[in-house]
Amino acid sequence: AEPYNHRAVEQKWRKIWEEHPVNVNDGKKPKYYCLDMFPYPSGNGLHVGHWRGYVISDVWSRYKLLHGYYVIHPMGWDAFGLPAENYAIKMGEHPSKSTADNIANIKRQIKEIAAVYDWDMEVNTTDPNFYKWTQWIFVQMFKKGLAYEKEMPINWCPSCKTGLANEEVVNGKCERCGADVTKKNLKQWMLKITAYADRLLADLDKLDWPEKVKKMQTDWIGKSHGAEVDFKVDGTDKKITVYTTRPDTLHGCTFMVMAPEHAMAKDLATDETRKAVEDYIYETSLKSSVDRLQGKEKTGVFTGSYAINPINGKKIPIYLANYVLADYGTGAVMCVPAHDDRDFEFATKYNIPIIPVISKDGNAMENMTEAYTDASGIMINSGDWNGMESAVLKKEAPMMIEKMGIGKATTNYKLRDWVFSRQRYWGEPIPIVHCPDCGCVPVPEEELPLLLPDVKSYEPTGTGESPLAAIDEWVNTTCPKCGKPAKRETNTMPQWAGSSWYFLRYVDNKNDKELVSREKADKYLPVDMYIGGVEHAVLHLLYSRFYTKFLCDIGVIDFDEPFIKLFNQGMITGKNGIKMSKSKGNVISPDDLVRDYGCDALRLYELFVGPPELDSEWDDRGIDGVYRFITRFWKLVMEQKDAGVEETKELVKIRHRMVYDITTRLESFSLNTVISGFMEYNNKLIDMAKNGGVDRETLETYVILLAPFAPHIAEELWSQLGHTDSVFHTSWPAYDEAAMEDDEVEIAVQINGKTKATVTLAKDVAKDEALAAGKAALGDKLTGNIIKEIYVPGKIINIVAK
Ligand code: ANZ
Ligand code: ZN
Repeated sequence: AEPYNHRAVEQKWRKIWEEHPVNVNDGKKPKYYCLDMFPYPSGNGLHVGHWRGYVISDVWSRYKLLHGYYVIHPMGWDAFGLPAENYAIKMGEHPSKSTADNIANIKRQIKEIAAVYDWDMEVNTTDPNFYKWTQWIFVQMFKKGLAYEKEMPINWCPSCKTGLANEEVVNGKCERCGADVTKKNLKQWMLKITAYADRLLADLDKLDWPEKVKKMQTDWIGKSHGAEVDFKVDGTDKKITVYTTRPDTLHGCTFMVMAPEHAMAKDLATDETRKAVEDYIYETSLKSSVDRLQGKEKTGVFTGSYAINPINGKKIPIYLANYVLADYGTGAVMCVPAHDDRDFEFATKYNIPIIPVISKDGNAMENMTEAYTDASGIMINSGDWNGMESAVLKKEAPMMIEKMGIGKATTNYKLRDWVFSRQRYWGEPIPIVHCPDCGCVPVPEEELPLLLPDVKSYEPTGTGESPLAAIDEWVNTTCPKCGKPAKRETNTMPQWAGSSWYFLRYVDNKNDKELVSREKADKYLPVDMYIGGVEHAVLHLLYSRFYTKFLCDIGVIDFDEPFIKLFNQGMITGKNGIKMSKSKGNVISPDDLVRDYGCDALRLYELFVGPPELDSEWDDRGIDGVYRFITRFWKLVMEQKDAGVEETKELVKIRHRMVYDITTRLESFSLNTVISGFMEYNNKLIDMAKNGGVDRETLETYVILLAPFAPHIAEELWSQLGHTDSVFHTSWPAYDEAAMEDDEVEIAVQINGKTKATVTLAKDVAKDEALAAGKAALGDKLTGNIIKEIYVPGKIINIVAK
């Protein structure tokens, strides 16, 4: 038989598939939408790590093809934003040129994966026909009051020279470049994602997503219940409101801390403390947020003022402290050192009394060495509340405080509105005109897209203004409402703007009247399966959910969750788990591997390296083993296909077990064990070939199972087996559990209930025959008179003798 030649086979089928796509919409098949997170077209091209997700999604798409679906499996480019712009600056090229070049290169590389992408659906976020709709959505949000301008201190990356959203600050560092994030006071466009906080939280229940990702979103939204409590400032008529989730501990509050940015911070200083307070405020304002939040040491300064604890009238000192966040709750905290770790550390440092109010067992607690943070136990030192269960009180206290008139029950969220302005060039211009008379006026919809003007100097200015601000002829315009001279908004949108809704556009990417027609949206959306890296757990996945809910609310689409099922693949790393990157010099390009081993071998190896949801180390040597497996399978089929072997019970059993194993492993995304399963069954069948041969149906079944994983070789062998239609137009084989079972069983033979021998019998053996075989197996172990002979079919033979 002809030896396997991956180059010839793969080239042949690429050409045929191009002319006769295997995935076609006949208008009758049900749809299945399987989506990849679309790539940033970076200048470095693809490495073997990028392949992983695309191979997984293609395997899943082809598997669905074999179940009779029309599979929507598109690809596009997330091409605006910092990575593309930073790359362009580094290369000294205009971002529009470098982006186009990078897309061309990555597209060529992606085509090597041989996925069933429908390139007619391609989208590119920098295409005016696409970003017209990104701008249109912004205008709709503006009209609904969900896009608004606000001046406030925002996260600022000094290296990228732009403002950032909270979601883009990871452990105090810029998500893009790793620089320490600082604060800058800027006038910003904000999106009111907080208006959707409750729905974003509650609807997580509807989703078939990894629990880990749901938890990350839940924590990010951070809903908590508690109370706002009002404290009078002693000797004045001012009051300070704190937010607490533990109003049950109010009697244990022995001091108060405020964020140095709190509006009242300076007013609380006295003549003696003024200098220290002002110095402290100034010093903390210089600290980056990393130093502030991750700095181990809690620092503070006494303001000189006291507050009155409203539950017991006690005078407590007010401090400014670095561990209070200015923009969470009210920016002021009632401190209960006995029951909060941070407060305990602070109180110990500044010698503030520690009064326990919850006791595990109801007895007094003395000489505490750490805070008791459980909300379980009995209230002590708490006046009328003494003796109550703290868990019960925790729930009831907000209402009780409200009745007492010293505060109110509230709900709080960690989620903040989305800082949406970027002071960078390479993004969608925000379609707003600032008119001295009319204020902010949106660009009329019929004038969209508002094109990003071509500029010579696109580097970030660092002044808090985007490079667009320097283009006078673009900035100066007239007000769409009153016609008077006005100025354009010069900030651009963040990269997330396009990626928050791109999945809607694929199915109607040429529509110039609507973002997506309602008819197509109803027919093809939402996404059934979304595959991508876990790094997007809060950013992109939260923003997309928000956009989808908004577009549902304004009637563009009729569903309010974009991605029904989500799979996060782990990273492929270099040796010792180090992330692949150009700077570390450990990038493995797929191009050489495809040349030497073929696309199919690389696809299989991408899956074989480890459980797809975990990070896996790449080792080039392993691909040899996978290649050997394919060539052996090729040889098996080529030698057996015309041998005219009849099926045997044994072959039928192997076939059904194989279908069962591959199907159940694939359904649970255990893709590495699917590949090892293929190898095991290949070995089994090669054995069978030496001992009587392998029948055609078993060979064909294997070929179909292999097709989603190694499409070229499967298609070629399918045609070698005599089929004229594509293997992808057949259907996924079914298994029959009964056929998987062994038809012989081993049975224990007992005398008076004690096992003395075993016999192997056909499952459906007759009772007499079974008993005869049992007695024969016992031989002369059986003595005395037989009183009773028992046969429990398939299980036991028991001879009762005396
Ligand atoms: C009194 C108290 C007693 C508290 C106790 C905790 C334990 P979560 O659960 O994360 O919402 N807090 C309130 N505003 C804050 C701010 N701006 N910066 C830092 N901490 C702040 O946290 C709510 C709790 O964190 C609140 O409940 C408050 O301290 C503190 F045994 O009030 B607690
Ligand atoms: Zn005007």
